[in-house]
Formats: sequence, structure tokens, C-alpha cells
Amino acid sequence: METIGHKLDHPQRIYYFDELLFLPGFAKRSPRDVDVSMKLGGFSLKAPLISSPMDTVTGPELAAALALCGGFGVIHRNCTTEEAVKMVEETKKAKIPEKYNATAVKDSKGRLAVGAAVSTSDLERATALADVADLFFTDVASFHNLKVYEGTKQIIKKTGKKTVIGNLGTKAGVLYAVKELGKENIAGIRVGMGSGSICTTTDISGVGSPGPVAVEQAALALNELGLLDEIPIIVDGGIRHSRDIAFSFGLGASLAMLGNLFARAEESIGEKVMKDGKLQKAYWGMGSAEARKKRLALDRYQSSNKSVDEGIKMYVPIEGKVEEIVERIVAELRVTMGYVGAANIREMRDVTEIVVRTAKPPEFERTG
Ligand code: MZP
Repeated sequence: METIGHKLDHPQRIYYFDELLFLPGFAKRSPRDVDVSMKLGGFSLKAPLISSPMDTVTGPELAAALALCGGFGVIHRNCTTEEAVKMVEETKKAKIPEKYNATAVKDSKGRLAVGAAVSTSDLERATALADVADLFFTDVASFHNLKVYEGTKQIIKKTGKKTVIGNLGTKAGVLYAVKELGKENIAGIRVGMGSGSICTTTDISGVGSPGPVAVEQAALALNELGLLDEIPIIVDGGIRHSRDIAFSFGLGASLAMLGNLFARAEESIGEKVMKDGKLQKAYWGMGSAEARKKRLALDRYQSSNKSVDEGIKMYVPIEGKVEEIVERIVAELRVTMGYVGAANIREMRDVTEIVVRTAKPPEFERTG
């Protein structure tokens, strides 16, 4: 292809969640009867939700609470190796009250399941975590990077651990990653770039792949490889509403990773702050000045002299226990699945029709 003069002729359109709409489908069952469970790395999750490995989101308290109600927590890595190992162990030590027997995600020893973020340039940390964590999640802003592939290969070779790779955002990236690492080593693919609520990567660099595009690109790649039912796509970044998760499922994802929405949980590790007369939680990006002060997760980002902030700090309202947040999201997902006529998450991909809104819905004045 010509390299000059053609890029703007047929530009690929980028879509954001807020531009999408499902057409109603043939509803054959009530929302109560749809199945929202999903498999991840051999674990069966009753809720298709994963917490972001961020130092204002996932520590042992949130990871345990989330695993109890059927989701999956991923311990962050902006800490020393010893601290990360300790957080994983603490999650595993949590008791499982009887009430959660039906939903708790457990390892082979009956303890709660938990993942750990790993740096692809820190083989020592990965080795230390391999014995304690159930799944690895590579934690890098853009996985499609020569050094990152080399590091991931070393980690997989040394630890033999099933790994969720990412983040990726293009079909080419996913095709390359699967070929390079081998499908048997990949427990899932985190997709989305520059779209997190605290992310400024796209603002400063002009590079990004927002959720809907990233999911569709990954789905195209896995479909071409015949792996769409084997390797789950995890939409990561920019999820503000349950419907954003539903749209992602419609486009081919089957799990969602949440930072902002889980930072709002009582159990998140963000500090509580009194703001505007309300108790709120501080939430910041792993590329923000706040997170970078610790200097332990700097290699998530490209900047060679590590001087560019790629994230911001914000405050989010506390919305209750993580269990309540999960219950609400799952209930809302069930509503969507009811309307579009999907019996389970896989069917979301097959039966839904997604259209693009050309205008915002009219706004009516609401009183009372
Ligand atoms: P959100 O749920 O807040 O919209 O997005 C959370 C996701 O943003 C994380 O899982 C991670 O992939 C990404 N992230 C974390 N820190 C930054 C940053 O500082 C970031 N830029 O983009």
C-alpha cells in the first residue's frame, strides 16, 4: 500500500461506548434466568468482573471480597515483591463464610483465588509470585513491544504460569502475541489502550484504542485463529456503566476489568478523604505523579526518562461494599441480556445487533 496520501482517504472510525445502542432482540427468558458466569484460567466466575491491579484499587481486602461474590481480584504491583507476595497470601488466608459457598471462586485447596500483576521486566518478582498467585496478569500500557514479548516469554518459560496478557488494542497485536507466546500459555487478553478514566496517554501521545474498538479488533484476531471461545477477551479501561460491559460482550469480550467502579468500594485500598462534605476515595492512574512517586511500576509506560505523567488523580464517591457494586452491575447486565435475548455471555456476541447513534437522545426537563 502507498504510505503517502491514503491514510485520510479511508480513515477507520473510532467508536466510544456512549455512541452505541443495542436493538431489542427476541426475549425468550426473564433476566433472572440468564447466565452471567464465565471461565477464566480454569476458574469459574459467577460474575464476569475483574478488579484492576492499581494501588488505589486492589489489595487483599478487595481481592477477597470480590472472590467471595464470584469475581476475580488482581493484586497491584506498585510495591516491593515481598509486599505483593504478602498481599496474595493474605487474600488466600481469608475465611469463606458459608453464605458465599455457592459463589466463592476457589483454588484447588479451597482457598480464595487471586491474581497478581507482574512486570514483564522483573523475572524475580514473577518467580516469587508464581508459587502463591493463581494467575499472572502482565501489566503494561502497550504489550505490543519487543522487550515486553521477550520478558513475558522468559516469565512463562521459568514459571509455567497461565498468564493474562495485555494491554493490546489491535488485531495485528493480538495475532502476533498469540503466535509468539502460544495459545496454551494465554489465560486471557486485556484489551483497551488510553481509555481508562484516569488515563492521559491519548491526550499526550495521540495513541489509543478505546474499548469498543480494542474488543472488536481482538475478536477479529481470535476468530481468525479459531480461538474466540478458548481465550477470553477482557475489556479494560473506560467502563462507566454496566451497559458498557454489555456492549463489550456484544462485540466479543467476555469479562470486564474495572478500576474506577471498584475504587468506589469500601474495600478498595484508595485512601478515604473528606471532600465536599462527603467521604470519598482517592483514585489515581498508575502513570500519575502520585503512583510514580513509589517508582515501582514505572515500566508500565513508554517514557524512557520516566518524566511524562500518563495518568491523573481524582476522587470517587464511596458506593458501598464491593458485593453491592457487583450485585448492581450483574443485575443491570441481566436486564440488557433479557432485552436482547441472550441466554449467556457467549450469546451476547452471537445474537446482539449493535447500532451507532448519530445523535444524543433528546433531553427532557425533569422536575420533582
Ligand atoms: P477505569 O476503570 O478507571 O476506566 O480504567 C482502569 C484501567 O486503566 C486499568 O485497568 C489500567 O488498564 C488502566 N490504567 C491504569 N493506570 C493508568 C494510567 O495512569 C491507566 N494511565 O490507563
